[in-house]
Amino acid sequence: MNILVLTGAGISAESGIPTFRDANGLWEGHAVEEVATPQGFASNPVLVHQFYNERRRALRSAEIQPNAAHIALAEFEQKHTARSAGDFLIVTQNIDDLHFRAGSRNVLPMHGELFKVRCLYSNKIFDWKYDLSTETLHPDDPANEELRGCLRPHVVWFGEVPIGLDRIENAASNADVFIAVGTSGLVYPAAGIVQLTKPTCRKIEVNLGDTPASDAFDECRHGKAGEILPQLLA
Ligand code: BJW
Repeated sequence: MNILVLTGAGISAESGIPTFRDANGLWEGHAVEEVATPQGFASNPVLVHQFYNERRRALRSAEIQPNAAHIALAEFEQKHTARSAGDFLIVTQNIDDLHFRAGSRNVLPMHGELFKVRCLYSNKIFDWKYDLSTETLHPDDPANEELRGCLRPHVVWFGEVPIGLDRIENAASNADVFIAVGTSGLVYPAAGIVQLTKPTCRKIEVNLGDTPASDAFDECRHGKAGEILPQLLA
């Protein structure tokens, strides 16, 4: 049985990472086009770096740890793989590393990763845990002043193409079970993945309540991911 899981900000809410569109969401105080578009970065890189530096610092802090939902997925993957029971893939829209830290192996971060940065010129990707600024030197060529400030967060902003779309489409069309966890169903193409599954695929949505995508699912389980997933995957 092939299983595809799509996760969104809601799965990390119980770990203390704010969601985007709920009350007190991450955009609070920032218009989305200021901090999550290439145009916003071009016009005010200092603000965008500050926005991601704050989130990077929070993710490094000891308070933020994988919760019961991340752990349930990692444990389920281990059992599924040990039984050679089919494919298991987590496609996450989250840029945190909590699925990896929980022990999940097959994870595709379609909107990038907070602990990675990318060179604007070469597109080379670097692991990066600390603050980034318009003064940061290129790790490969720190003496080259022309490359000062050439790094950007390795994340997918509005108008940019998400990562791994071919693999996602393939996994969706082969899935026997599709579970969407903690995502508002507002941002595409992630919100359209459910439509790529075959008619026989069992489609389950896990969320605090209904979303605009709920009608496309066979079952909607309402409640916290950290409570529902351990039961669902037991
Ligand atoms: C819980 C819970 C608990 C809380 N337990 N649940 C018009 C129509 C259609 C599309 C477009 C359009 N105009 C523009 C577009 C395209 C655009 C788009 O979708 N815009 C919409 C806003 C309309 N999309 C893009 O631009 C994408 N690229 C693109 O389309 O490229 C073109 C292309 C595609 C395909 C092929 C070829 C070309 C890129 C989108 C990039 C999104 N980037 C961000 C920022 C990433 C970096 C960062 O983190 O800073 O990704 S935006 C933000 O939204 C972030 C998230 O991953 C994403 C989704 O949010 P998510 O995860 O759903 O969070 P929330 O807060 O919205 O919802 C949380 C949910 O959890 C809620 O439902 C709660 O109820 C629930 N919850 N606690 C369970 N404990």
